[in-house]
This record gives sequence, structure tokens and C-alpha cells, in this order.
Amino acid sequence: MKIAISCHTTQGGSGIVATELATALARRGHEVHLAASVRPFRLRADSGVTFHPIQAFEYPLFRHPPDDLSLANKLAGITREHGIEIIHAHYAIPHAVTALLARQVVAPRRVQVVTTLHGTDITLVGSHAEFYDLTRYAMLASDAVTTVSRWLRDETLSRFQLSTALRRPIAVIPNFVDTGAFTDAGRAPYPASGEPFHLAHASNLRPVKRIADVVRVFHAVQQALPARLTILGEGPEKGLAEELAAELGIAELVRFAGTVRDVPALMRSAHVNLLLSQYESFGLSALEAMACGTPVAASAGGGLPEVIEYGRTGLLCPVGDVACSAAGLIALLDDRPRWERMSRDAAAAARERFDLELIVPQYERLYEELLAEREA
Ligand code: GMT
Repeated sequence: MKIAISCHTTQGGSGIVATELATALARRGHEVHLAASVRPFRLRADSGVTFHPIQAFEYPLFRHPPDDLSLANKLAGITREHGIEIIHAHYAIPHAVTALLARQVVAPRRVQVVTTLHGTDITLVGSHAEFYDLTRYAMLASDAVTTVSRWLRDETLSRFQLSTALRRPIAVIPNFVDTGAFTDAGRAPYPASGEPFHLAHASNLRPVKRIADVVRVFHAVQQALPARLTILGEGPEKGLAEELAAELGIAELVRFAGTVRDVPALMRSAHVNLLLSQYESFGLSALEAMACGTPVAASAGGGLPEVIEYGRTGLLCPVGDVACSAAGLIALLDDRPRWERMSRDAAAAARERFDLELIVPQYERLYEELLAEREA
């Protein structure tokens, strides 16, 4: 099939999922084009995906270059030039809208638009009065809508009162991980007596991630056991986390690693990954940690319970319940056989439920169905 993908590429899980999907589809023999203003950081030179950059168009009348319109124009051009059959937009605003505009531009040529919702495009951006109507329109006009969890599907249906109006029911296609790259082979063992446990958190450090809870849970853990914390990523709450760590007297135990190239290696060096968000539609970083044999201590917000099995592959506590997470972690880390079992089970669950070889065919089947419907 000939597929064009658009996504946010500078931050966040949606761009990672879109890039990994593009790469996997190209590897499976499809012709894949990815259009964005910045090359996705996970798009390797040998991915087999053709990258189409969007040039910012500066003009004195424009306060900002109208990148979204440039993207629609680019998608229409790629569709005509390469005979694209499917435009797969990741994140409703602006990508579903630009894909629909491109579909209009190329008419009467027919191209199917698939919109994958990732979470904050519904809960924050799409639910805001500024974008509500446009987001609802984008879902109604897409040929198919997918969500990355059941929680996000239900949230979308109720916030936008959509159930009967969509062209087809929302398909839940969970996120996935390349378990060849994110593997537990060579992961750090349980620490020798006196050696510190390594805790990690990876995110774009926005308020929804509740970074203060991460620091507070770590503070409680290191009072009971030797431990250190690495925080990966950049974002607006980084300063707050640094200040809180200093205030709690643990600054020298907390490392801010920024943007890390080799995420699997860092995850393999951690004994637990913390993800205590207000909610996560899915929690891709939790899945990537699990694949590396790193159990996850998470909040039960949003779709996280669909990814983490309580007590088997990680821990779940109510959102904001620092005492629950700290107590659960201390008990887990203090129990070597239990931690080793959970580490093995986490990696096995990632392989058995979320490997890309299991999930990518679900997107292929959806594309095939849409093309068959179009022919019919
Ligand atoms: O919140 C983020 O980290 C960014 C955001 C995005 O769109 O990139 O993440 C959302 O999409 C990810 C990929 O599907 C999910 O794994 C995240 O759970 C989701 N974030 C939220 O729902 C808060």
C-alpha cells in the first residue's frame, strides 16, 4: 500500500508511535512517506521511509508561518505524485484537519484518511473551546478513527457525543514496542548489598506528569533504601522538580539527563520506572520500560491499567497517592525474588501483548478494509 503519515515530531509519544509505525510499515514492504516540519528524532536514515520536510513560509502579513496549510499542501502534492491511498494523521489538531483538507484538494482522486487519537489531543487540546468543534468535525469526517486505549475511546465518545455519528466505530489499536531494540537482554541485575537502586522517570515534564509526585516518592524510597533517580526529558516542570529535590535535600541523588539517545540502555539500567501521571491515555514510556525488564510504578490514571498488570508487571496506586506508591516500591525493591519475577514478567508481557509484529498488522488490516470499502 502507499501511505502518507503526518505527526508532531519534536516531543511526545504520538510522534514516536507514528515514526515507529512508518518504519515498521516500510519494513513490511509498503511505500511510506512522512511529512513534518522537523525530521522525527527516531526516524533512522535506513528506515526506508521517505521524509518530506515542510518549509516555513515567512511573509510580512503572516504573524506566524502557516505551517498547517503548508502541510496540507504538501500532503496533497505527495498524494498526487506518489498515488497515496491512505493518509494516516496522528493527533487530531492539526494533523487530522490538514489530512482532510488534503483529501478535499485532491478530489475527485480518492484517498482515505485515518486519524489516530493519542490522548491530549482529546483531553486537553480538543476539549478546549478553541478547538472543540474542529476536533469533532475531524473525527466525523475521517474515514476511520483509532485510539490507543479503550479508556481514550470511551473518553472520546463521551466528551464529543459521537457514538452514532462516526463513519465506523472507533477501533482501539494499542501502542506497541520494538522488542528487538527494547529488550531485557543485558539489563542491570538486582543491586549487590549496599549498592543503590536506580529509579527512572521519562516524559516531557508537563503538569499532567505530576513530576512533584515522582520526586516525593523517590524521597520516601531513599529514606528506606539506598537509591538514585534519573529524570529523562525536557519540559516546563523541570525547574519545579529541581527546586523540590533541593528543598527535600536530595538534589545530589537526582540526575536530570535531558534528551537521551539510547533510551533502551537507560531503561535497562533502571530497577523501576515511575509514571505517576494525572492520567495517560496509554503511557508509551511505561511499555518501553517493561520491554527492558523494568517494572513500572504507575498511577491508575487513564489507560495505564490496560498496560500494567497490578502486582505482576508493575504497581498501580490512586493518582496523587504518594504514600501508596512509596510503600509499594519499598516492599518490591526489598524483595529480590519478587523484583526479579516482576522484571521477567514485564518483559514477557511487552513481547506477548504489545510487540510491533502483533500490533502493526492491525493497522494494515484497517487500511485494507478501507481500501476494499472504497473499491466497493
Ligand atoms: O503526554 C505526552 O507525553 C505526549 C502525548 C503525545 O501526544 O505525544 O502523549 C500521548 O500519546 C502517547 C502515545 O500514544 C501516549 O502513550 C501518552 O499516554 C499520551 N499522553 C497522555 O495521555 C497524557
